[in-house]
Order: sequence, then C-alpha cells, then structure tokens
Amino acid sequence: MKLYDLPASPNARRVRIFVAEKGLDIPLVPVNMMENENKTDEYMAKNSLGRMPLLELDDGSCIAESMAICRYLEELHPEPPLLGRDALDKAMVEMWQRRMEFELLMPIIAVFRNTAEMFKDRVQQIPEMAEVEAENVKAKIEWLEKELEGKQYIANDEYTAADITAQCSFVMAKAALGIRIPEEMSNLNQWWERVTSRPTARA
Ligand SMILES: N[C@@H](CCC(=O)N[C@@H](CS)C(=O)NCC(=O)O)C(=O)O
Repeated sequence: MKLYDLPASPNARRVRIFVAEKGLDIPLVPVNMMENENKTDEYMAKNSLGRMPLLELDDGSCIAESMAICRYLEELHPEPPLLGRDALDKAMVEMWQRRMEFELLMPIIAVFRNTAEMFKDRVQQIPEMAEVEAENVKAKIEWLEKELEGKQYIANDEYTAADITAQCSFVMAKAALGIRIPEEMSNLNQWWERVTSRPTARA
C-alpha cells in the first residue's frame, strides 16, 4: 500500500492525519504538482483527475477522494473510530464532515485557487469569485463558532474526521490566505487548541 501525497495540500493532510490517528505506517510518495508529475500518463492511469491524495493497494487498486480513502482505512482498522460508532453517530460524523468539507474547506480552496500566483497559469482566476468566497469563509467561521458552543468536538464528544477536515481547512486558511480564527471566538480557539495539541496534528 502507498499513499500518493502532495505535502501542502489540505486534502492530502487530512488523510495523513487520519492515517496517523490510526497508528498506521503507510509509505508516502510525494507528487510534484508544479512539475506536472500528476499529469503524466502513469499517474493519470491511477487517477484520471490527476489529483492527490491517492491510495494504491498492493493489488494495484487505486482509491482517490480523501474520504473514500479514510472509509477504506476505517473498515480495515476500526479503532479508534474516526467515522462514528453506531448508526446515529456515523450519520452525525458524515453530516459534519460534509459540512466542514463543503462549507469551509471548499470555499477556502476557492479563494486560494482564484488568487494564488502558483495557479495563475493553471486555472482561470476570477478575482470576484475570490472576494465572494472570502466573505463566505468569514460567515462560515462565525457560524462554526456558534455551533461549537458547549461542544468539545465538531460532530460529537470525540475527535473525528469532521474535526480533521476543519483543522486542515484552518491550517490552509492561515498558511495560504492569512485568515486566522478571530481572538474573540473562544469556542473555536479552544477547539483549535484541543485539536492541534494532538500528536498527529503535524502529520
Ligand atoms: N475531492 C478530492 C480533492 C483532491 C484535490 O483536489 N487535490 C488537489 C490538492 S488539494 C490536487 O491534487 N490538485 C492537483 C491539481 O490541481 O492539479 C479529495 O477529497 O481528495
């Protein structure tokens, strides 16, 4: 088994954290996007969208999509559960994971793709879209601050994939866009302290 990785990518990071939380040791294969290593025939045969992360199994099967990779690993290694324990809990983790992905991570990536120099020649950048999505990110951070009232973690009372996706979203927001959790948002700041003090946070 090997994991094709893009070190700075929030999607790749969430899978690396998931792997580390499971205590697994899966060899990483760094893919250099700037050298178009993800567009070679060899890589495109593994993932026709040319994206990372990608998990390649020993039998040659290739799993793309971060959450599909996480689901596969959870099935093989149920402990500690990061995708929920019983039917309701699994649904809640799925709900919150999707919310973190669609409402936070994707708008943050949209701001980055529409403004970053490294994407200038790779995508059609629309500055107005970056502005709209930046406002969206701000509103979603305020929303999450309220949602975290009285909660230790995002989906339930333990650390799950929903926290991992949110955590990686904030890492990217801070590193790539300079967007930080506002000081006065005590729920989010306490949650941030809780998740980033885990030994796996720098995976
Ligand atoms: N939905 C996919 C998204 C994967 C994705 O977009 N990966 C980006 C890095 S964050 C990538 O590989 N981009 C390569 C490119 O744009 O050429 C997932 O959840 O894994």
